[in-house]
Amino acid sequence: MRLVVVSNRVTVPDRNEKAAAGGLAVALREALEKHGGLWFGWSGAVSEGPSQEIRQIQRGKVTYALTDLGEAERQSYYLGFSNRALWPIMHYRLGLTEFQRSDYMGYLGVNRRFARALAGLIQPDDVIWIHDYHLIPLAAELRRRGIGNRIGYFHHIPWPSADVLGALPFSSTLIRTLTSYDLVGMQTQIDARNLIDGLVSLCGGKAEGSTLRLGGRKTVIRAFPIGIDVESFRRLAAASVRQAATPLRATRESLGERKLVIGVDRLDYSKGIVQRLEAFGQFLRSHPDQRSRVGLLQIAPPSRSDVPEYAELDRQSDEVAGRLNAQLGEFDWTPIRVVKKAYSRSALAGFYRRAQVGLVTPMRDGMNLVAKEYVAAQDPADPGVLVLSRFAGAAQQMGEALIVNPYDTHEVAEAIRTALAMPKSERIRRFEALYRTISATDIAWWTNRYLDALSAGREVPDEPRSWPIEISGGRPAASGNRLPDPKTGESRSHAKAEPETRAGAAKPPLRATGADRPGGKSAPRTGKGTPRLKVVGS
Ligand code: ADQ
Repeated sequence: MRLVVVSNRVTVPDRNEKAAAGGLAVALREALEKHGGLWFGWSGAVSEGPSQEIRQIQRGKVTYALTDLGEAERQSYYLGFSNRALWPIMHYRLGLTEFQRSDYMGYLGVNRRFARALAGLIQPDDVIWIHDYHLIPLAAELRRRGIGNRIGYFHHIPWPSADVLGALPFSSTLIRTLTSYDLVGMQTQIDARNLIDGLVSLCGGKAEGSTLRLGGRKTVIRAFPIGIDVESFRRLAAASVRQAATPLRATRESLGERKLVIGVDRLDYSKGIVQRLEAFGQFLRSHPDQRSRVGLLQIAPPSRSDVPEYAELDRQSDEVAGRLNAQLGEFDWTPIRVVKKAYSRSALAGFYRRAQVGLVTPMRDGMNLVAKEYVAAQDPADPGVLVLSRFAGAAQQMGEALIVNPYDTHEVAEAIRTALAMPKSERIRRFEALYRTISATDIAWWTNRYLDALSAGREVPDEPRSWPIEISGGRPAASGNRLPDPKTGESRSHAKAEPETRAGAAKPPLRATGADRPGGKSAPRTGKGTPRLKVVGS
């Protein structure tokens, strides 16, 4: 089997590039290396007119096939329909959704052009994995050209309920094209359920569990929550403490004994950055004793600056931070620092580790990898506390964080206070549970689980809501299910590890499930046992 990955943007790695730490691109590259494969998509370059040319670049066992977008295509397909219509509506922001019929036509046109180019590169035993909302109709276009291969789609962002999505013109035509896929992966079970309901109510499909039948086709729609490379991120964070000239050290010096609350996001209205700044201001107003003792570092590099809503957000975040600093700051203390730069993975890991509170409060988010990175970076002997929006997909897995409603400024402000005052024993207890979850569902687990389901059409078990230690086939699982040793920071198997857990054997979890989840209801166990884990590239 050869793997073909398709995504809107493709970045070809430098020949001499050292292995970057984790991330989706690295996991996909590893999967492509393992199976041998092709990665197709937009080069990032823009030409005057639409380009028919496909450039192929070989790196090891992976071929990168790149095409440029014409300026009109970039405007309609990328900035227009993808980022001003689909992105806001998928994030439940009807008020920001800008639909233009010509953008939709441009979107369909680019998907058609991609399908035409890709169809010529497909071999009979290829398995095709298409990523994200820019490319929803791609499988339908490939089928039209006679491609009968197995094709999967993964949707990285939320999927709203049918009555929200139904407001988008052509939504039923568009979502119906998803039935050309064999497997549709969503971040959470809520998203998967919303899509199934939409295909039933807007398109007349018939659902049976996770299987949707429509127009003679059968599509499986399931949750595949994405993870991070926990082990390499943990190592980066631990190393950043030891290195001499790092941003972490400089931060330490500039903060002194002060505590640090951190936010890290692309500058995007879905991330709730302005609301978060306001909540931090509220926290300082409600708890004047905390002034001068703690600062918020918000790292937010601008993205999609060509889209007016993003330019407005950039202005608004500066304005709010400036106002709060002027109202609450002292001559020797600036409460909020907003930094609009991208940092290296290693610098980010160091910032996370230095911060007593990770403030991850999107208004909506497919998953939110920052929540997982923050936990992976913590010192196991003295971990910080994650404050997490209930509207991030990550909240479905990370119930031991302090779960908040980002629309409720006072609630977020009080969660910051609770996090800063939390006793060490409780911080460790929460950290260990969170670390166990993110390790057991890391990026290797995600890739393997998805590709298993796609390539063989095999049933994959639901993921349990809390993670027992597990061993797959007598081998330790992924980096996973291992807690870092509080003294050395090295991964170690948990003391209570069971020697073997067989799929279907439904072992009791080591930690109580929902009962001790802050702000969470008792989470039901699936009763289907635990999935086996494999490691990509192991
Ligand atoms: P994003 O919306 O980009 O991804 P997220 O999951 O938080 O959101 O990932 C952002 C990544 O960018 C993280 O790895 C983070 O470390 C990095 N990053 C952010 N700011 C940075 C900075 N200043 N410097 C360097 N790196 C920075 C979409 C969906 C998410 C989903 C992911 C993956 O919107 O919901 O989790 O895809 O499926």
